[in-house]
Amino acid sequence: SLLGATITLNNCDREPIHIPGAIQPYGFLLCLDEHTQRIVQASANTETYLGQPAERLVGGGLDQVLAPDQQAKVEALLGTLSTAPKLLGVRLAPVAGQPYFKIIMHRYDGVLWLEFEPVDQLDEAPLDLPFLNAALGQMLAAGSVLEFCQHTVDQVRALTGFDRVAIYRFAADESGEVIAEAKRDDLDPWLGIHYPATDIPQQARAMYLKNWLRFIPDAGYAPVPLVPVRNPASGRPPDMTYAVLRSVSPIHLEYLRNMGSGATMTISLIQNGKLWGMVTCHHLTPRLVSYELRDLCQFIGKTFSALLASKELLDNTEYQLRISERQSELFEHVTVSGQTNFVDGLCRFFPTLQDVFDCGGAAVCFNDELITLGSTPTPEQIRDLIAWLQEHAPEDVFSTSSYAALNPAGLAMRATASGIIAASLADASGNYLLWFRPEQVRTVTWAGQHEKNQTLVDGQVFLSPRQSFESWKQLVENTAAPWRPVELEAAKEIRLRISDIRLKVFNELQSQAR
Ligand code: BLA
Repeated sequence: SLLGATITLNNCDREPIHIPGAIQPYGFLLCLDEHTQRIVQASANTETYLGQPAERLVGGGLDQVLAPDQQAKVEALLGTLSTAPKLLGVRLAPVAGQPYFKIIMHRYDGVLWLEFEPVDQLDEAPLDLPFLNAALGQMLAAGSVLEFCQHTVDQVRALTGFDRVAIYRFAADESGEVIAEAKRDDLDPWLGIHYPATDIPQQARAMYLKNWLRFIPDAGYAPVPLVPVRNPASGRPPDMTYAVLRSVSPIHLEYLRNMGSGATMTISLIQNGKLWGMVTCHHLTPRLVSYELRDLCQFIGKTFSALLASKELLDNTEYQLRISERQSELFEHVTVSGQTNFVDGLCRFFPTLQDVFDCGGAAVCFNDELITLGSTPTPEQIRDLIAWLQEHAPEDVFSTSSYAALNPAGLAMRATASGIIAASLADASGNYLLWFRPEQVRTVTWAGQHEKNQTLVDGQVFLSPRQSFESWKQLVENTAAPWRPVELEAAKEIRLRISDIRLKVFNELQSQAR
């Protein structure tokens, strides 16, 4: 019964997704004891591929499955295995017209893992070197993080043919945003959509750091258990962290159904040992991708990860440069117009106060005169804000990315001013330079109608994807993209220079008067 069970936002983090005791049935699995090399567990679908039930294979050797020459090829590799997978093509006695398989082999948790994926032929998919060469060239040449991401999604889509390939970038709170996308023209764009951190729970993130690619070729599959489910040596299901066939969390499968996804493939993008983002590929219908091609996609993910810091540096340097240039121009305007009306210098010529760094709007409040630029709250709201600042924000430069969290009156202006930087001009109280940033959330539209609120897994109640989204939405509504350190620095510098210029102009006027 669901009664009495508590559902919390982090119960997803406790689902033991590394030991599902089951696989996805696009292949079959044999687990060998690493010492005896006997089969200790097999997936319950061996009959489909081999004509032999799992129960009969368990306890025996590989000779039951492989002809002597094929067995010799496999055994030559067994001793060399680690968590890094080895790939081998084999021909098995034809059953159901499937003679050829690729075996993906690794060693982990006391087990030698042999995962068999059926293939049409044994020839390795030719490595398209010219394609890779051109792709790498484009990635190297990209002049910004966004351009770099766009090339990457274009390449992954060209290689794999998924209906949609997106880059999903994590924020500091582990929620994320789709920042690049390549898709079929008839699909709705996801660009700019934000998703909560709970969509990818902690243990899944930890796993995607170890294993660079997660592949779910048919989100509508029925899980196939291992026979027996528990490993005889450990007494529990074996740890499938590195197994490609690892069965998927039922909650995530519900999520994929909600999204209208028939297949997904996800490539980790890693920076400084942390997940920076993921390339997520979706297909409306089930879709198989060969192991070789998945390997190539991993290679692209690793290349991306290796080059990412250089692209971020380009972005930062360029942004910093733009800010400095615009600041100097702004200071010139202010100096020139300072004699008559220094507010004109801030607001009338390009760049204005609003153009120095990225924001939605800006305002100058000077000696009871209020000038607004871009999209801002109403004059009344700004005056209320200033009254609030005078009472609650003594610092020279105050900033927030969620004003409504500090003052409920902020709720009414969240569309223009969830984020605020306020620089007080020293001499008279009530004089401020203000920058505004809008609320950032663009909410997701779920595919299909899944009104179920709770999901039951092994008798435990878990938060459902939709429920998690609703709770997160309430948390992050009223929140703007965070102010970056370069922007806060710029605001401080503008405040100081403006006071400086005003002082000089004042002194000049004084001396002219004398
Ligand atoms: C896994 N969730 C994932 C994965 C992605 C997302 C990419 C990796 C597996 C895959 O490739 O499908 C989420 N996918 C997204 C997001 C986008 C996308 C945000 O394309 C945006 C564009 N999910 C929930 C809740 C839980 C949950 C509430 O919404 C908690 C119970 C769980 N998500 C969950 C789990 C996994 C997962 C357990 C791991 C699946 C696995 O590898 O077995």
